[in-house]
Amino acid sequence: MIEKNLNQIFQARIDSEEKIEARDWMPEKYRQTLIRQISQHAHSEVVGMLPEGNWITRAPSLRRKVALLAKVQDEAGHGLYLYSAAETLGAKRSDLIQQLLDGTAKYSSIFNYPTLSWADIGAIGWLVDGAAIMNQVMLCRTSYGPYARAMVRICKEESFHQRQGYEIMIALSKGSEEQKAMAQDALNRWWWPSLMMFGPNDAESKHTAQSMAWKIKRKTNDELRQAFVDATVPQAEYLGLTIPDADLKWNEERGHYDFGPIDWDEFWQVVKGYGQCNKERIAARRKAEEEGEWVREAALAYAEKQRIKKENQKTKVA
Ligand code: BYC
Repeated sequence: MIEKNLNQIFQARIDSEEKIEARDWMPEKYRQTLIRQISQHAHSEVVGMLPEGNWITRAPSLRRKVALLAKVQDEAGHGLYLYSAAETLGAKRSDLIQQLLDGTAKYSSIFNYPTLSWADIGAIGWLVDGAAIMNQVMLCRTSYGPYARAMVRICKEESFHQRQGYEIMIALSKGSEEQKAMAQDALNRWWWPSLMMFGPNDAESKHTAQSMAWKIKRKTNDELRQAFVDATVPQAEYLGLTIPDADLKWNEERGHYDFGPIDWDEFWQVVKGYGQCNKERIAARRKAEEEGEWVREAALAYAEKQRIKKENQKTKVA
């Protein structure tokens, strides 16, 4: 009875657009849904550094290298804000990271594809960050306060990422025939995986209905995917590149682009760990965790030393 009332009060707060804060009562399933989504998002940011990190040493100019370095560092920062937001819900960061390392936590399917050429860095910024922004702008208005506030800053940085990618695509597509071919090849390989980032179709999405009712999500997977296609097609036209979809065409009646079917078998294979780079990505994260162990130990030892020093000073004063 009490639980039922609490649930009703909680839903009324959500319906009147109040933010839920860390110390507020919340249904356990709301808490768990947020921990799942925020931690998957944090893992995606951290694993998302790997495909692009692959090109830092080979960026074609100093300016490109500086921009790419800044972008990859931003992604590390996004991971940290998001792990902190998950911690406000009572999750332990070390547990979440362990789940990533032992392969039980999900992270975005998109980061299991290889970056074969410099044009892939352009395509990732343009398409992957473009898709990420489309999804994440709505998360600035998500019902959980600490997540919403983290997303405001993340979105500002994501829009710089999208621009740096699109600028690379402009340079390549207006360059030599060979450069234009590189840009087209990158678009061909990244287009469909980018559409998959939004998750399964609404009819197959097990979490969407509840997450919309709780205003954790403000738009469904299919609504966001459609908005992304509508925004991106004119950008491809400006570049003079062809989106690899024979069914893509403007639908006057709907006021949207129609697009072809997504290969959901490929999506689920990647999500289940059988994509081209899943093993490599997890191995890289495990190596980073092992190699960073001495840093964590040193930081903890230093913090302990400071704590003892402060305590000794206090006893001297007393
Ligand atoms: N990859 O019921 P659904 C970025 C899972 S951008 C892997 O629709 P939900 C970045 C889903 O987790 C990328 N798994 O779920 C960009 C669920 O499995 P579980 C990260 C996926 O949560 C550039 C199952 O499929 N963005 O970080 O309502 C550079 C059923 O799906 C995927 C975010 O995480 C996928 N693509 O909706 C660097 C944004 N799609 O958990 C970094 C926040 C679905 O039941 N997250 N699944 O085992 C969200 O908005 C939502 O979680 C999603 C999925 C729209 C992704």
